[in-house]
Amino acid sequence: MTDKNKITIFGLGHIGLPTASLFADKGFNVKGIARDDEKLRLISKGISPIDEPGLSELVKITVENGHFTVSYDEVEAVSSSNIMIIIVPTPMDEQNRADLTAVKEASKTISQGLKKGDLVVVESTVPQGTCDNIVIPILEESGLKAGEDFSVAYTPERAIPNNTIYEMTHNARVIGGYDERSADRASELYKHITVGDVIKVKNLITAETVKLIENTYRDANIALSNEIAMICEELGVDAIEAIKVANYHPRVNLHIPGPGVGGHCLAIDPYFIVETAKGKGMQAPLISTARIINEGMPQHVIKLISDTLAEVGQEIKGSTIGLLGVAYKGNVADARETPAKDLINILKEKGAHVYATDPYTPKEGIRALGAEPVDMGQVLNCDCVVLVTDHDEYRDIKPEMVKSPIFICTRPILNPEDFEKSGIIFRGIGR
Ligand code: SAJ
Repeated sequence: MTDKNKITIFGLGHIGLPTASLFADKGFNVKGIARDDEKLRLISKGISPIDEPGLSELVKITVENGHFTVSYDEVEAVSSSNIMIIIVPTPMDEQNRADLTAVKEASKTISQGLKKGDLVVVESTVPQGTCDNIVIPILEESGLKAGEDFSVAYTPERAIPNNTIYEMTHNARVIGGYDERSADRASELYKHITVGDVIKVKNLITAETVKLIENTYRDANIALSNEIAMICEELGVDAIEAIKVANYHPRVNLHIPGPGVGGHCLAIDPYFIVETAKGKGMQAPLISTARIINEGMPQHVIKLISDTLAEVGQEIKGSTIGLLGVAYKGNVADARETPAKDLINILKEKGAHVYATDPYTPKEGIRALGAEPVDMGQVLNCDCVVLVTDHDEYRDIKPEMVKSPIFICTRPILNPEDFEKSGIIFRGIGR
């Protein structure tokens, strides 16, 4: 490792922080930039503000050995580095379009300290064409020319929350470069932190497309599964059994139906393809419909709740509803874009008293979603229990623990018959 290998990373979130500490752990001198002073303060003390297996140790070691520092002077950090990596958030705006403000700001800062020979890598998820049409023109405001004076590559982050470090160091890396040299330089760089294959694709836009395809495939697959599940409910067919058995076919891999698709990736990235398609005068109807189906799932759960309450002569108004889990998926604390949010809002609009528990999401997080945080015993005592998140802890729930007459299970992690035998009205998505 030469002294030339100094990296500045823009964004110290769920992907930026592990990336920064992995490079630092391999001996690179890494400077981290974030727009959150509290986060910078914690990291500078060697404390990870993000809960992710293995991350706390990595941050502690690399901060203590001096390879990972945080920087408050962004242009200085760029001027004293030769590799810049952009891993900032790209949220969605009100019109379902990518908000590229943070990517543009990072690019602008880099342009102010960019030097000949530097490598700029983008990892943030972006609509197709963003590197070519937005990032590079901003970088070239430096007076330097991409390809001639500096290199640009796009390599999407693809690690799954709760297994980020493992996946970052083992998954295949997809790399697209502005030119051959850019792709080669980025490939060499990422080989330091992954034992997985490093796959070079034709160009920047191909790599951007690969990322969007992956999450869009998963979203559309889940939408298909959700649609089949809702049809099966009407037919009295156990969709979970049917899907499981269909998946024995060697060319079928249907995902699991659920209360909706949350998180910061699947619920957003398909819109980036739709946005690009619209720019070309196309509609992308399949991708858009998948989003409509998945976004409609909380409403379907509400229907299950209201139909089941009606069976015991109750209605949502005035009932106590207890949610098991608010996180967007099992075994994580993250509640971004969680289907629990829509569920809570609709239930409250309809006049229910909504309580929730979650072994991972803190009480403030539950409160921020609009539900009253309580313990699991209290949730299981409500007029209606709704299992929203497939946390492992909930797989052990036994009928005798449930004091409520109704159990709505939106994830197929419990056996309906066990509950029905105990006289509990058990309904699930697709069953
Ligand atoms: N879900 C279902 N049914 C399933 C699988 C998931 O309803 O069969 C739901 C989950 O409950 C959750 C949502 O979908 O609400 C998304 O969960 P996820 O586990 O599919 O994915 P994420 O959002 O945690 O991470 C995804 C991953 N992408 C793919 O697997 C293609 C990850 O590898 C990416 O790095 C990440 O998006 C990202 O950052 O883009």
